[in-house]
Amino acid sequence: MFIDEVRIRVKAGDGGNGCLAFRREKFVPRGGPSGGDGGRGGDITLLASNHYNTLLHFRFNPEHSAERGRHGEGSNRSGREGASIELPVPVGTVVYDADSGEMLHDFTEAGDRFLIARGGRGGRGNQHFATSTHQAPTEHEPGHPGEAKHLRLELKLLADAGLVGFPNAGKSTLISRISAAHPKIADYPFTTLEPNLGVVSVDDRTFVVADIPGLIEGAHLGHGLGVQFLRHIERTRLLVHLVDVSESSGREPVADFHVVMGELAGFSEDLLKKPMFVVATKIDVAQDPQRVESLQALAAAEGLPFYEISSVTGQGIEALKYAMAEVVAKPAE
Ligand SMILES: Nc1nc2c(ncn2[C@@H]2O[C@H](COP(=O)(O)OP(=O)(O)OP(=O)(O)O)[C@@H](O)[C@H]2O)c(=O)[nH]1
Ligand SMILES: [Mg+2]
Repeated sequence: MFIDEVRIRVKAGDGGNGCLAFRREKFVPRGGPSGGDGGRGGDITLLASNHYNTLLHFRFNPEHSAERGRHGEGSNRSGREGASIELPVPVGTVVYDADSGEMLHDFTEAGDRFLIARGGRGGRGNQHFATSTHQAPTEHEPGHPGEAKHLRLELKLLADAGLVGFPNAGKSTLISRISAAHPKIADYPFTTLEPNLGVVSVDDRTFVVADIPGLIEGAHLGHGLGVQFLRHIERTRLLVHLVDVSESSGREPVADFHVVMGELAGFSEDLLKKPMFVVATKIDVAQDPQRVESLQALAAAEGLPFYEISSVTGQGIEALKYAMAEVVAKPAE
């Protein structure tokens, strides 16, 4: 469930054909064979890069081919080599042959390179086929085909940003709004029982968001679903703290904020050191501006950025998404 997966097709360049030609020059009767060799086709290499954190860039672009070699020419001229290409993948990507299921490579470090499809050799021109008894050879080879493969790339996702808050605060609704994730959403607490991850793309950047089960007072003592899921956001670079400011919660937003902060601290003080956004949710149904203002004042006092959103009307969603991207996103292509 935490796995990003894409299927792609790679095709290395074919080799160029060898040439059939004879030397024709004034005063050189019956010049020998002079067909040059075809150029090698380009290779396709996968390269592990720290600048990518998802496989999203392949989703819209699943076919990759390298250039073919040029054909050989007369006067013993070899064809030019086809250009090779390098495809970046995030560190942590595992590559499988999609047809056989065989694991081909596991990228564990940035800068790691793996030749995945070798370009075809160029065919030999007829210059190579001459012997003492066979001086006018017409043999010449076609280029060899470049390797073609269907690949399955798999990446275990690590979240860049984590959504925290009370049950029912609107965490799952927000992730369904900003990513392709489809978590269960319902008007009762503890709808989310397992974390959900979603990949968010903003312009040409992407990041991964984790939606985890809600926290209640005493969660670090095991109340509600407990704090065990917080380990999923321990390595994130941003916490987005959602606070329901509508009346339907039946609680005070400021008090909710403190409860959740207390539970985070109960799990690990390190969580509180992470950058945090305070997000007032369900602003479309918030009747009492006082509830929003007091939360905003608290955020200001704590020095935390403050946003108001409605996942129903879409208000504030884009602004929040861009602000999150500023903190955690990496380029997608
Ligand atoms: N009016 C309004 N309702 C919302 C908004 N966001 C979420 N809701 C509703 O609030 C309820 C709870 O939403 P969820 O996204 O399931 O809440 P959650 O924080 O994931 O809850 P748990 O998984 O139980 O922790 C659902 O009925 C949603 O439709 C919003 O912006 N406006
Ligand atoms: Mg949920």
